[in-house]
Amino acid sequence: MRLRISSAPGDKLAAQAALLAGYLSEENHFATETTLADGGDIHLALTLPPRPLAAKLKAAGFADEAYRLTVTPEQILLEAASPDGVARGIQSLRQLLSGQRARLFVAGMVVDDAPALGWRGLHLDVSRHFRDVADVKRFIDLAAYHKFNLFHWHLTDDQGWRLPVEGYPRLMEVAAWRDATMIGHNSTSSKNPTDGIPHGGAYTADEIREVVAYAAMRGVHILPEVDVPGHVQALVTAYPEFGNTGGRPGVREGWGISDNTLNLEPATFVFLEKVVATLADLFPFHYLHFGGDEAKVGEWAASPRIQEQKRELGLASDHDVQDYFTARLHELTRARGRAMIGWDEIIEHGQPPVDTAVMLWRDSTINQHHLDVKALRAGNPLVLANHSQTYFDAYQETGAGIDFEPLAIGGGLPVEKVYGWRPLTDYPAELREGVLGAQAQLWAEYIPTRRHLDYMTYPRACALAQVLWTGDAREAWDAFDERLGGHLTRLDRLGVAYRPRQPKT
Ligand code: TNX
Repeated sequence: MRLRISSAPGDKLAAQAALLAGYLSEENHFATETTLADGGDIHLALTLPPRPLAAKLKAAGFADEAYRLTVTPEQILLEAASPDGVARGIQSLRQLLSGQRARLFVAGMVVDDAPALGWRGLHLDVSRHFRDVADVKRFIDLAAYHKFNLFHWHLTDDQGWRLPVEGYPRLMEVAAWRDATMIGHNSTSSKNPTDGIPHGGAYTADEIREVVAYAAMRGVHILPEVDVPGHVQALVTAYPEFGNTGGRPGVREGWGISDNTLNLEPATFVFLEKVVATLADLFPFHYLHFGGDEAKVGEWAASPRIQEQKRELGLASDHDVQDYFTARLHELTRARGRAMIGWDEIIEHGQPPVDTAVMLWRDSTINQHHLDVKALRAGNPLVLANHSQTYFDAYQETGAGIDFEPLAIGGGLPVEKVYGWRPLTDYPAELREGVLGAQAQLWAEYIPTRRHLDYMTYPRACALAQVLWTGDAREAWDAFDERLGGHLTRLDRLGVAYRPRQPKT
């Protein structure tokens, strides 16, 4: 017998019915047919009244994601106010059906569900270690499985450039490849050998479009990042004319922060305009990310040309050079009908325009200056990427337990700590609406393989998903932990190489 999945008319709904059919076929070995006529065994419909959404989320293109799942003997009815709500309900159903074969069983129930936070993201750094399209799609599908709605694609950095830009072929020929990769931890770098193995890769424009469509089908926005004016060693190796020294530094083989920054020459801004145009063409999401993190001022301070341009432009300090980049990128993105987002450095010394969003990461170091509150008070939308709670490149253990873990950047962020986060409690109620949401970061210096990426991401992403979806009303850790055991069985079925739970002592 074939299962009938019906959907009310609408291109997106029909495609979502096909997506669900695909899951049922792959994961449950169940034959289905999809139809636009009413009355399928599973029916998808946009019949819920939309709930009002915070203005800043709406402006960013987020939709009401509430859904209702009604299971009766006759039918499984999935209702939502938007296709994004349908996308979340599909994943709930996929989880409910996990492991079932031949006969499908879902208990009678009504689920009324909606997220606490709007922006629920997972970030992936594909510069330090390249991940191919299949790996990226899998990362996105697993994110969607946990009801994340945003994938932050960190496309460029010192160690490799992964985005094609028309007219700049050396990005693909030179900046996308490094000759070797450092072995071991960066903190011992002066002694570290390299592996002698070339590493790199890049996406084609068509591949990027394919990934964007894949994510859109799952109700996942993609935020692309091109990191400037620092983190540009790979770029400057391909195009030394964008740098300050005229030299070719070589695509970086080790980790840590490079001295390389962009210069202020017209050709550099012609290039950046082309980058903005490329991103705006490939990615529909409202925000485009232009990094801004860890731009060292040393090269600017040492460059007579930059000092001369500073005088011409009326820039007082070398930090103002960074703010000048922010201002120019703001203009370029706005000219394409988009808005800029950057790491919290963009608001440290200056005040970016109010439509520019800030991604807070230095919560436990520089944030004694309250960059988050500064952003919120000024009306800049804020996304939380707190180092202490969301940097999934950290060890999942603390103390001596680290010795039993694969090499990571530092420690430690156990899953319990992720689960214990209360992202909004630090902010006075009147500022909370300015917080779009939060996301976890998978910086990949020490994450060389797909398996290792699974290990670092899960189960911490399960815990963060719960924090962001359920909010402060969520159950206590012990109750979650118990259910997590069952959920990990689902991840086993999907072949996810998550970090196994440690026996309770
Ligand atoms: C800081 S977070 C960086 C990244 C590194 C990360 C490692 C940020 C905006 N910059 O370049 O990969 O630390 O944890």
